[in-house]
Amino acid sequence: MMAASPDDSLRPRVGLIYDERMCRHTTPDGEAHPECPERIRAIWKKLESEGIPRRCVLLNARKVEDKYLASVHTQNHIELIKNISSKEFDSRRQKIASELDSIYLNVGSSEAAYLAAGSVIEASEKVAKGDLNSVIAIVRPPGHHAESNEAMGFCLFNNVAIAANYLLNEKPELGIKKILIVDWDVHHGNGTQKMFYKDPRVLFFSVHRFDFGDFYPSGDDGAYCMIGEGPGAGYNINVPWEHGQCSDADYIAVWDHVLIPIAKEYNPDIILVSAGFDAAIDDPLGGCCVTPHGYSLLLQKLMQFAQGKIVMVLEGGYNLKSIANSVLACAKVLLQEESVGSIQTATFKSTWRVIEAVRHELKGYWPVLDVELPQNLLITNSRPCPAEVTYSSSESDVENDEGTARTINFSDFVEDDVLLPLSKLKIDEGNHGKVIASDQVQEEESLSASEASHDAELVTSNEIVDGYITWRSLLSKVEVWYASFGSNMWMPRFLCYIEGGKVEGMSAPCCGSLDKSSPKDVIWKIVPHRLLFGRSHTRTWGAGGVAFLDPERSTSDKAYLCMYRITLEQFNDVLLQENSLHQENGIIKQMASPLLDLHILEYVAKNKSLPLKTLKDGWYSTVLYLGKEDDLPILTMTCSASDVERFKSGELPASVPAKDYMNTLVNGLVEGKQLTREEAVAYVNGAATWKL
Ligand code: Q9C
Ligand code: ZN
Repeated sequence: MMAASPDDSLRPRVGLIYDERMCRHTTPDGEAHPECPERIRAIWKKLESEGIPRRCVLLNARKVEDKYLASVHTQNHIELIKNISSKEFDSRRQKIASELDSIYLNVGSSEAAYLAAGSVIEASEKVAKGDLNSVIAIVRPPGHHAESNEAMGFCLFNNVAIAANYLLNEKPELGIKKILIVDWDVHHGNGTQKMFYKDPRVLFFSVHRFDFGDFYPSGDDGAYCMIGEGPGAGYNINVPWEHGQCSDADYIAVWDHVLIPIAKEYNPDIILVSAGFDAAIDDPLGGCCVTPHGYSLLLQKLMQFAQGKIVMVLEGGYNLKSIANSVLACAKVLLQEESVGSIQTATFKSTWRVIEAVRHELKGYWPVLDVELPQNLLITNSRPCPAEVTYSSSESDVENDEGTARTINFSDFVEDDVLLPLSKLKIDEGNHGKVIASDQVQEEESLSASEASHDAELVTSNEIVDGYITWRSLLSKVEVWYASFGSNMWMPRFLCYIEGGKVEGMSAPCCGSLDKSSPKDVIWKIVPHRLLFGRSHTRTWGAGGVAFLDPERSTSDKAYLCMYRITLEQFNDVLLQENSLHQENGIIKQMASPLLDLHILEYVAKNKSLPLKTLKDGWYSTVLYLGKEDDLPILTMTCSASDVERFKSGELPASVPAKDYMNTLVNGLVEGKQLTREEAVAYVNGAATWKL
């Protein structure tokens, strides 16, 4: 009965632009050059072989009109690029090119440059209008180095800057007032930076290899202190790598700790990505090693903004296979097709240094950056050395501070297929101790891609585990039972912590988990612990007590638990929300490091109960381990042991839950088929009026 394919209406509308005429910009003498026509042909061929074009909307390339170039480039420059391919320039063309920095010109250059810029305008307009969700513009020559009066770095017109200006100045009716430009080309986007340096309507973000000013385009323009000027101050963000070999983990760390928090605050109307793929693994110029999956994650993280309005514009990228695979991975993200892969879990120490420097430089403009990057989670006095714990690297000479080296077997918690990705992580001495997945060991040539013989310090596995970059991906592979005994016994209430939102009676919506997938299983269990109701008021439900579980076992008591099988990542998000620590000044906070990671899980399992120092101001600051089910640990959270004592002594008020709160408890018990409505009310009231 359904018309056509029902999926088509749900599928995002993704545009593609490609035009063979942009291949006619070549070196005049046929000399080899990295910025060659095969680049866009290779990308297009790859997309075709994967059936991408027929899942997309194909747009026609078009030539930019001079009047749209004029807001970015000087009349001089426009005339030069327009005429450079004409006959009368035949004799002078070579000389002009040779006087420019990293530029070649031929009879096809003018048309290609006009098509590249016009196509990006076309793409941006379609997305801004809402005709399409996103567009990939497979264009050349690239643009981000081109300055107002200067072609350089293989770039003739600054395609992205031209399109941004077009939206802001020529099409106000489209309502685009704030544009985020994300430049992940391995080179600094000097041209784009200059064009919007004083303009707060464009937030320009560039992450690039800098090498302290030695990497192309050398100089200080790409330094992190270049933050914009006048009204544009704070709206220019540079993340300058100190050296090559940066990988997925480094980029993800920058996204998580710089770009994403700022983008949340900036709230752009559209995102233009200056998507060079020369930071890709095996690129001959970049010397970095971002994987296609890495790029897909970077893009994925941008899709939460601007209602997913993204225009991805090709800049650099010179390994044909790498750029084709990377664009393909990005196309799948925009089409919202599943992507699989794992990232190399290692950041450079220098990456954190750069991130700290950038945050420090910009925190006056972006208050969200004005907090310390949470380092390690503080638990008790002793913390096992993660290098030994996580990676069980046989003969690690890493010293444990406490001299209490321990071997921990994750299979206690994790099933084999889940464990696999973890066990594959090992320290590869030959690669400067960088931690890599053993099935993804880089090939020799990719290592030699870095011409740099720098003494890059790499983060030891110790910091890798504590580092934010890896915790979500690691903990998303570990399952636990979250045992709820309060309002979360009612599934719709619990789902607020996963999916976000609120149920009746709640004063405010939850933000949910970053991983919104439903629990894999739900089961009930009765445990010999006392349920009690303390406090006299909750933010969520108003006046009335709130459920806690006495960590002490007592065979005369029983508490009903509704257990949800979720990932440890999700459990962390629940823990944060239960303790109302997910918001600060109305801004949803990212968790830089997990509240409860694998080491702490191991510790909790051993000690049964653990107060988390990081949660000491929350009501549910103590994590309890209640044994195992299906070989997975059962975890819950409750108040501190001292609070329990104070409830028992009467020092702290115990009180009956509010009506709405009572209803959720009863609904949970009834819908979970544990008790009848009357029994449930009696059970809760009994617990609420319990006296020692
Ligand atoms: N010593 C883009 O990726 N390298 N442009 C010149 C001179 C130029 C890169 C080296 C690299 C330009 C768009
Ligand atoms: Zn580049």
